[in-house]
Amino acid sequence: MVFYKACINKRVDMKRILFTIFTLLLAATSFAKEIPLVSNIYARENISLNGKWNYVVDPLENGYYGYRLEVLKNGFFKNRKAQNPQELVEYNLDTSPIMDIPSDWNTKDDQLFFYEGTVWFKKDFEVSKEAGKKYVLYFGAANYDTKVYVNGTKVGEHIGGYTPFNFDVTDEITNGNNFVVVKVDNKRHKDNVPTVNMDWWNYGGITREVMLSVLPETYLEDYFIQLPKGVTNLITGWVKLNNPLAGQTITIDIPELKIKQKLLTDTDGKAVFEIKSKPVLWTPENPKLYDVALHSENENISDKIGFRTIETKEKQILLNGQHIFLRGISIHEEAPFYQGRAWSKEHAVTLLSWAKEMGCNYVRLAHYPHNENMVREAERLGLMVWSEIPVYWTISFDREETYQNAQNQLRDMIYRDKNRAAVIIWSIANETPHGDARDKFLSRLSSFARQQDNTRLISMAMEVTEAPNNINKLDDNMNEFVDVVSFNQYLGWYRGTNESCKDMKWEVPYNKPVIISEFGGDALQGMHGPKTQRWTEEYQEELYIQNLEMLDKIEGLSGLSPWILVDFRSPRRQLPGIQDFYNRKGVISNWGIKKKAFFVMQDFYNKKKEEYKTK
Ligand code: GCB
Repeated sequence: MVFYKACINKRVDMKRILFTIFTLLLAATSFAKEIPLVSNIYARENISLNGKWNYVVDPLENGYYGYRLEVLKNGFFKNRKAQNPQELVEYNLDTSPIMDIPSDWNTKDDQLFFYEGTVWFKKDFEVSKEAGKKYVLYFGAANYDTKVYVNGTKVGEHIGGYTPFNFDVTDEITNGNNFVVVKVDNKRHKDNVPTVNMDWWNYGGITREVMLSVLPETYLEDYFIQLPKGVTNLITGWVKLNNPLAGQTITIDIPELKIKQKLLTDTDGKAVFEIKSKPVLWTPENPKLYDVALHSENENISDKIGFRTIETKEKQILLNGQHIFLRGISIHEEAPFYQGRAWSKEHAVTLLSWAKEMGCNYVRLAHYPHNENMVREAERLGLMVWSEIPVYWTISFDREETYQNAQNQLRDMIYRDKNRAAVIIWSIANETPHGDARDKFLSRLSSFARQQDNTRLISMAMEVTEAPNNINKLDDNMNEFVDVVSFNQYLGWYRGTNESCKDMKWEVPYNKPVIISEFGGDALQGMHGPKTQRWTEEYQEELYIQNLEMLDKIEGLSGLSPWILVDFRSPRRQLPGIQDFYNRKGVISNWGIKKKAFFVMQDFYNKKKEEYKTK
């Protein structure tokens, strides 16, 4: 009662009180807190936790379960040390081998090349803990099921191998020495996304950067600063604080556009804005990015943001209102030359420079969200991006849990990259089998994607596997839910011959642009022979020549992303002497040597570039 009166008397904002009570309650519970992602993490004050981590391989998970399979209260995450010579402790994280993080364990330790299971990681770090600061532990990604412990206390768990996650660890961090233990498990499961069956390496580990972000109590949690769909003279969006505090001032500053606007937050801690402006538009030819600064009462952060519009009109894709052709290539997130999981800026620059050299203005980042460096470097270099989630082949479409998992991955992909002008297409599936459960799943996912971001295009890679009377029909009913009809087709490799391309007809019964999201065939770089001999560079070259001639005739053809830029590791590819666990459909070998097909594409794209200059 006294408290209530005090509220009335002092006109204390009830929302603020409720929020404080809620925060206190949260702090009281020992189990912490996966919190909404801190947007643009690189712009914050971070303590990098990259580098040397100890690791323990634990195939039976006895660091987690006891011999009756009960979850241990004192598992490896306690990082215990024997206190006297008599005490039995059967592990020692400090003296265990060391691995560089980020990385995949498969290519770091020969014994783990095919390993799928649990590995424990541990890192010590120091913090000068400051009062009034929030400490957020951020992981760019870890594959697949990750449990995180700080100083022996569990701070959270994350499912999914390719999206970022973070935990509020303010209560667990102490001034001085700390340790973090991470249990990463990459066992495949039927109901996961992806499922048990896929054509890429299931790299395990803490595969992207780890950092401890030191933030003010109230920080700029997230923002969206873009042009509305189809409009080029209005910058719109919102900025949001992590706390629902009304009346906080946020300034948005874009010096080059002479924009400096003060915003006030509403009771959700959010400020919505609309600013008249005519920015130079981002294009692949001129990938203009503006320095954008955001100042709150406690924090200053900056970003580089490009402005562009992306739309479709009947069978055309329009970038800033201009009819464009997507001169693309598909890319897996594999580091060039050593072929482990890629994560760094250098990896991104090498891969994307090859795409640029081929004449690309577009890349399909397959089959899962790639690391943030890939997307940011693509944007800087002038490459449009197709970004996708691993709803791949036959996942458990009938399970709600699987749907939620896919939706979470989609949400987090969009959340992280929604300010990247380069990203023009969110893709939600690849080569899924027809059926009611799938249809329900994908249509639901498509409307979720539109709710999250209505400024970009939605697609899914369909497939064409047969052609009665040589007619290839693109009539997958899921095309109702996309802006761009995309399909993978493998004439000359999985069906038909290279020659058969000449006789094929294509029908797309939708008034929408068409992208060939995959075509291609394998060649072992350096293997030569007649163009009818599989695995030779000449066969692959001929496949490209015949396919391009055929595909270019498809009405509404708006882009291509052949499969694939570089040979990549896949456990499905066992042919000795040729595949040796590589999918050889790269137009560049895993050693970085270009195959003949690379030049066929380069030639085709040079011509397309000229053709579209005059449109
Ligand atoms: C496909 C898949 C891709 C495979 C490729 C292949 O259709 O989408 O993930 O790697 O074919 O090489 O078979």
